[in-house]
Amino acid sequence: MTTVRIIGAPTDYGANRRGVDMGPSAIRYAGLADQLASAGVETVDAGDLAVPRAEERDPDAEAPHEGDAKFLRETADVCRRLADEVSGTLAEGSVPLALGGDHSIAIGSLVGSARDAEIGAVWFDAHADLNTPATTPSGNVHGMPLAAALGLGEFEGSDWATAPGLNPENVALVGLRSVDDAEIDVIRDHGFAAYTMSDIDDRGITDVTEEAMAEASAGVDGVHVSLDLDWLDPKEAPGVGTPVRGGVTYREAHRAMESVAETDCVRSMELVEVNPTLDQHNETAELATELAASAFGKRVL
Ligand code: 6HN
Ligand code: MN
Ligand code: MN
Ligand code: MN
Repeated sequence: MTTVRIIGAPTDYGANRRGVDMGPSAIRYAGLADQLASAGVETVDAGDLAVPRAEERDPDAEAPHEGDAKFLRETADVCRRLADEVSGTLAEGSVPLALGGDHSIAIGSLVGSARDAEIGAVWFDAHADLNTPATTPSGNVHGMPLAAALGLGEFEGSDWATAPGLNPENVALVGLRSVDDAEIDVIRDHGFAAYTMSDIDDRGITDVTEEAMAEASAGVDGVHVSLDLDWLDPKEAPGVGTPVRGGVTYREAHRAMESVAETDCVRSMELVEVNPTLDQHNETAELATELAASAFGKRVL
């Protein structure tokens, strides 16, 4: 039986909105453990990493890198500890499920998941999260985690952010609809497998997800699944800080996660960007729990 170990990372350092630090509580309260039980997996809850409040910090205090990136030092601290939790979870034979928090925590998930393995990553997100401190339009690190883990730009050679075991040829992005110009260049230059909402319109979610999972899993030990709830249409998932219209539907999201489960190569996963202060009746958190269950094998019949 698969054991999923839940690790909360209640950060909002990387986002432009407060409140996303309450994500782990909201997701647990929405019934994550019961949902995962109904998927037939055992769960262990490791609790939350200790994360000091942003109000106690200076967003511009000396950061590990030059450039425009808010709370980079704090993000580095959280991600180092999350990476240790993730790699420790894998070492004991369990599957880590990190709960954000904003998407900057993915740096820690990827570094930890890739510590003793070659991995791929599938990024279910409206955004590409491929900015660097030099290209960011916002200064928010939640727009940078994939670039960081790949060691791009100012992140090159970074001891805390770069995941050498993450293979660029095994990166796939699904559901893109808000991509900055510099990110488009990065996608083209590196040849990442990138699927926009139009690709999903044309080909259907099952075909696109199966291809993305195949790209991500070819020749590696496993795949990290990063699920940003703003991947969904804001009508389905209103509780996110950077909503973009025209996202996947409730059904498409479930079907995609079922395809994720079918490939049987998920090494680690995270649910990020749930912001209870922007949500309606905790429905975005609830949706996150349902989608996690589908990704871990829950079926109707
Ligand atoms: N997210 N590309 C924009 C930026 O500020 O870099 C938006 C990032 C959204 C981040 O998906 O977690
Ligand atoms: Mn996003
Ligand atoms: Mn490699
Ligand atoms: Mn994201």
